[in-house]
Amino acid sequence: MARTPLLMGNWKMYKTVAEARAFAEALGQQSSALRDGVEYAICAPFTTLHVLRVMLPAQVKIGAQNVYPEKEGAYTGEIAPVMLAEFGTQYVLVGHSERRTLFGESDQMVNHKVRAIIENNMVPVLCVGENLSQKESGQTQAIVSGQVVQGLAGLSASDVAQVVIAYEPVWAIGSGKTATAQDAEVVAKEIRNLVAEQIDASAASSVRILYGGSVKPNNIASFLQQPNIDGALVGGASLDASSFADMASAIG
Ligand code: G2H
Repeated sequence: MARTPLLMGNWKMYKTVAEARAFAEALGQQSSALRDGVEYAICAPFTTLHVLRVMLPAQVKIGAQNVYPEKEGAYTGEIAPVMLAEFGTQYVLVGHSERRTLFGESDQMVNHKVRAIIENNMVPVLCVGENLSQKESGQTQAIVSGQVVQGLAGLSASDVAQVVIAYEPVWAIGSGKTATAQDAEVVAKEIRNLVAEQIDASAASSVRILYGGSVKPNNIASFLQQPNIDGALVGGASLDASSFADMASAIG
């Protein structure tokens, strides 16, 4: 089945409102790089989501980088799914390696967030990936499979079909090192096969799988050419509007 390619930025903890506004204006001036038939999104700090929704070119959707999976309550400092959905957030990152490592986010919490995001009609972007020692000891498939199965636990096949899974080898994040497109394709194919075996063949053919980890304008096309890779989750190279437009052009 044809899956819509997705170019998604992850700004992490970068950009003030003023800087986000400047990005949106600059990308607006380069919007001819944005193509029909491709989806674009920026996952930005909470404080910049409003200005981005108002000012980004209409083809570029907004995403959040985190959420707390309760409806409301005494959770000081947290943001509920309904608060994100209310003003047009379409995607929410879940289980990024920085959250798993720095903030102790467990697979159980990741699953709780995935289900809460779906219940609020947004799309979870489930991030999975092995670290360097796991890669070197041959555990990539076991680690990634475990994160996928636990992250998607309890979802219906139709829900899984809407999910985005981002394969981001931890050793490639912000390091300048990338997996080869061929190696990333091997893991993406394993993820798709796993979804088919454990959940549903139709969901497996619909679920979108992104590659992330030091993606740049000069390497993005090689990943998108792989049959099981449907897009990219891009950190550093998504912070500059010209770089974002160059990546859009490279895959367009
Ligand atoms: C991985 C990626 C975005 P970068 O964290 O999620 O960041 O492209 O900077 O490696």
